[in-house]
Amino acid sequence: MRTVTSLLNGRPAEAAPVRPRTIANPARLAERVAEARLGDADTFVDACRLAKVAQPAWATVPAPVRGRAVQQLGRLVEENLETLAALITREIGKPIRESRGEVQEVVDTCTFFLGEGRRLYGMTVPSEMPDKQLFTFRVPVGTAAIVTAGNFPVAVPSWYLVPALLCGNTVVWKPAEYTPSVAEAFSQLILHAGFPEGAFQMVLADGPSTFEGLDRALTEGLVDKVGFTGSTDVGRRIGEVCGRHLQSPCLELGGKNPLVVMPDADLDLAVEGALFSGFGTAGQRCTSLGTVIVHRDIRDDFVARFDAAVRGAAIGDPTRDVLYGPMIDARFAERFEGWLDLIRDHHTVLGSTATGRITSAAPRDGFVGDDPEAGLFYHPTILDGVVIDDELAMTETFGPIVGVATFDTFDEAIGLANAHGYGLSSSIYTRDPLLAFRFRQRISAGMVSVNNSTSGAEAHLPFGGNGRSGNGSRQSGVWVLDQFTRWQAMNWDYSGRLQKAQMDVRVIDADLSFRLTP
Ligand code: UN1
Repeated sequence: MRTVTSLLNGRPAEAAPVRPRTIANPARLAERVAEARLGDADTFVDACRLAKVAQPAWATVPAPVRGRAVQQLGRLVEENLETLAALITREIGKPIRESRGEVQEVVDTCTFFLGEGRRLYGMTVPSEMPDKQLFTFRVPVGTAAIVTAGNFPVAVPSWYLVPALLCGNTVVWKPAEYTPSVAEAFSQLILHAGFPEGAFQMVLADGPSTFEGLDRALTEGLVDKVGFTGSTDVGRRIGEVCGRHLQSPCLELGGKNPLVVMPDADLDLAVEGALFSGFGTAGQRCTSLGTVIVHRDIRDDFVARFDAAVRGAAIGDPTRDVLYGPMIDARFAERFEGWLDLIRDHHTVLGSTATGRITSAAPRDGFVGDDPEAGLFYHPTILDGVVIDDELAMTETFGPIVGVATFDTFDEAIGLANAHGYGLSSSIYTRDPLLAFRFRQRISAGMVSVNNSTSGAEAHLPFGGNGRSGNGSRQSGVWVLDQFTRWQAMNWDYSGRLQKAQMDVRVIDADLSFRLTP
């Protein structure tokens, strides 16, 4: 069992008051993975102060050289891929193939941003006056505080940390307190990649301490940008506190992601997509499928095939080839049980031999592994007969549950797909390009898949949502650069005169009374 503490300037923050928390392997609760020694609000503020002090020097390092540190981080992560992936599987029960994919996403992110160090382009812009030139520069924001969830314990953090560092910011990372060993391992890779002391700080703390620390750090002027991935409710509170300091955080919040199946869809493909979208990672992605919205003409056929696919899916030991393993943490399991209470009499329950936790009294046919009760394993649940007035249709349910609703007209499908007010990811299955583009135009989501899963975005497209899913910020690719830099405009007049904009501009005389002879 590892003991993990906050890392301030690369060293364990032993002096800070700590509260221990034991982390169990969710696939085998008897196995203890780590003891997290949680810091408090002071630890958070101290980390921000250290990062703030280190920032100006890091910003003077040329961006291509900062890119070299990012490149080395990518190499280190690649060299340690198997170890890190195994740790993710052990600490949060993610199937090993997905864990490898997650680590690969970190490598991809580094590969993208190492090159961005040699771009980070500004513009040369023509002036309205002679002998004068205009320019734009990207300047780092300062110190970024990054607070992330544990369902993607390295990939999602890397979407913030890597571009933030590349752009010349320093960072304080607050990972989920239930993924301390993965956080510590990833932190060690960052600390060995060549970033200077102080550029990266890692704080382990619970939610209330983090919030208090963040509030104080913002008040003291120690934090210039906040990045947060997590629930809509917490995102709102972070948005409020940042707003008081005239800051706009980068918020990546929940989703109730729809998957629309049109009558012309390839049904087998749609079923495969719904299976992975809904139940991959045990439905614990912010991009996981919420409701399948299927046309009446094909609904019976679709539901029968979807039910068969989910019943036959391999669920169990995440070190083996399974669709999903356990819930990532006891807290997630408890919340999921609460959402099962949203099942109503008009819903038909499909997808497994029971609902709720997989136990010897409520077994799952074909469970992969010896003893389901040793871990936090849950039956997959399909709820057919979902209607727009159901609480379930409006609520993000972070777990292995998918609703099925039926529609007659395209307008109705769009209504169902947007009604909840989230707008993260979405998908349509159709062979008709007209419908695909109409869907893109009318769906509220920031991300649209055509004939593909709602989850599994590639690492270099803009990631983010609208409405209850976020405040419009985008991560990944070149788009995230706007989160971690500010534009600075420069003008340089080398005419030797004071040329006044708008007033000293050469006038173009035109004969506007001129008309063509008909
Ligand atoms: C998340 O659940 O917060 O697009 C992120 C996806 C993954 C990332 C999910 N690449 O499903």
